[in-house]
Amino acid sequence: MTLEERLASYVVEGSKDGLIEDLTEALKHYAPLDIINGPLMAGMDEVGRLFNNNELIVAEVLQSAEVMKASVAFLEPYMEKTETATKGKMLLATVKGDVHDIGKNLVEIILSNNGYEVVNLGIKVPPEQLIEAYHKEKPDMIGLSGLLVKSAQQMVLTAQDLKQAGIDIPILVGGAALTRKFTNTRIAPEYDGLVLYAKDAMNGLELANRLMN
Ligand code: B1M
Repeated sequence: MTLEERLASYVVEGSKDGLIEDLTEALKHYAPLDIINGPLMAGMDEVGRLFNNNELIVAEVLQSAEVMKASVAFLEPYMEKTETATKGKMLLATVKGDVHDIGKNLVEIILSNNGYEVVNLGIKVPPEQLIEAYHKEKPDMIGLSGLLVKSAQQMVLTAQDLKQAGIDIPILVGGAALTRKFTNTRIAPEYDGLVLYAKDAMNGLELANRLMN
């Protein structure tokens, strides 16, 4: 197996044996984020495919998630950091009913490495908690992540509740449950502020930069 294939297979197999050695080797050839977006994401996509075909059970997918999280934690110190003053503050959450947090946590890492203060509220975050945190933290933007089809609908409800609470700061949304079309036609009309869709964490950073400039 090539190095890239081995990296994907750690995620698919949910195994950490040899992982750190191979990640260390990969760092000689690739930037940390390219390792995540390349072979590790390819492994996760395969896990999703196998799970969909009932060839993996939830417990096995959890092990794969653990490998992905361990890889991201190992690679994080090698990611580029800007030493600028705070560019802005983001409240970040996976929406109510959804436990998927790997993508959200990647957004936190990328943004905080690039000058943003990120208040990560965690998973299954109901609108009430976001509204309370908004008043406490006074963020410049809100980031919402969701991977389940029902989470896309939950984002519409969240946008409605934020609007009702008089909040109109930009919302950045992302996660496999969403598309730009859904964002524009279903979420944006329910909110008074800007709603921007990010296809991945780097795109999230680009959009945040555009908002703050
Ligand atoms: Co679940 N799961 N899962 N799962 N899981 C999916 C999402 C699924 C597509 C798998 C499948 O069937 N093929 C499917 C959803 C089906 C649907 O709704 N249409 C699914 C299901 C069904 C479920 C359960 C219901 C299973 C069950 O219990 N029967 C259950 C849901 C529980 C719940 O949420 N209430 C469940 C549970 C789990 C685990 C706990 C086992 C585990 C999550 C562990 C964790 O996150 N701590 C898990 C996993 C790992 C997956 C897959 C395999 C991988 C997700 C992942 O971490 N990807 C996933 C299949 C897949 O996506 N291929 C699947 C890697 C991560 C980096 O990508 O989060 O997409 P992602 O983030 C990307 C972009 O989306 C974007 O940036 C990142 C890249 O840079 N992004 C943002 C994300 N958030 C962003 C926010 C932004 C900007 C960009 O700004 C704010």
